Amino acid sequence: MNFVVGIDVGGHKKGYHAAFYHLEEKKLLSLIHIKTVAEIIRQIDETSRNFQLNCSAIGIDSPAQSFLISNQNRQAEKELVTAGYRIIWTPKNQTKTYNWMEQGAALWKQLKQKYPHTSIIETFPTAIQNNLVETTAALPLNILHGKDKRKFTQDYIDAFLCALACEQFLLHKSRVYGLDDSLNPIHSIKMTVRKFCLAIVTKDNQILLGMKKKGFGKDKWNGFGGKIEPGETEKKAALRELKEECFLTAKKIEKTALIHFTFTNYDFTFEVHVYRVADFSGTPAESDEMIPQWFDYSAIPYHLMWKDDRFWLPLVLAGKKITAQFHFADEETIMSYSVSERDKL
Ligand code: 8OG
Repeated sequence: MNFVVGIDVGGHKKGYHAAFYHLEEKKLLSLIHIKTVAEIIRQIDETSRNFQLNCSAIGIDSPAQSFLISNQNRQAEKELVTAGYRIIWTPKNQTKTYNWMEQGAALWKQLKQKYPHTSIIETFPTAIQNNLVETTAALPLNILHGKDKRKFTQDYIDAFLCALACEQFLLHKSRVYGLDDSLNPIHSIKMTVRKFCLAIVTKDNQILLGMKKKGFGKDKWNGFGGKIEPGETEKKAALRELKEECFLTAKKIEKTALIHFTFTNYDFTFEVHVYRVADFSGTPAESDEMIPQWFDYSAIPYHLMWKDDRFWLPLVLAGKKITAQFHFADEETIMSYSVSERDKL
């Protein structure tokens, strides 16, 4: 029987928060706030002894190795940024080392030495959070017992998310960022990604939208797009869909957004690669899928479009590059979202 440990690193003042999770019983054994690595090690050993369990993986939130890389480009973090996550600890030309980075690195080193046969992985609670679509787990509310505990609820949750990443890692199901990195990859919870493209055609302050006649998003105005076929590049897919759905050939096409959508009732992420087409040949015409129509920028029918479009489309029309994430409870209800401008995509 096995358990895993998820550890959130908070800095010298805050210390560590750790979640001990029983793999077979899928149950949290304990959530603790600890100040020193020696104490973490004592807790791991005690849990092994008291419950007769083997510690099979430890997941540490990713500052663990950031300390080592101030002036290097780390593939895992680049991939996370591309996927729309904000990596606050490695801004451009970072020279500063935060004490929680040092603390994470020290934790990493000492655990490696102490448990050479245990898998130790880096993980990223924010990425996990976005992939937790139908995961539920009981959070023992006795963590709130005592002074200051409520203040740290977020840290306990992060620690628990790190433990869930360990579980997925052991099942070979983790989502991996930066697999070919010279430094560690970052493991998160896997969610199947389905890739789509979307072409936004514009001309003289007008946008060409299509009324979708069937399938996902039926009766909504949208740009032209669809699934990216296996082996097809995102751009080729956008060119193909534009041609198939409204008979236009793009002459100028540029990537303008990368958007991730999750839905409570689907266990996969929609990854939508959005292209702006500012020059084209041909005349838009109705196809099996779409009825095209031009709209002035000032008269875009947002109320008849996907609910998220009003949050990102104006930025795209203003010439910005963006990444965004939206979580929907159902096709009409946005639960949470974030939109960020980018220098490049
Ligand atoms: O193959 P199909 O036509 O079903 O592909 C779905 C299209 O819809 C594809 O171009 C991606 C696009 N799409 C979503 N979600 C959203 C959304 O929330 N807003 C917009 N504008 N387009 C979306 O799948």
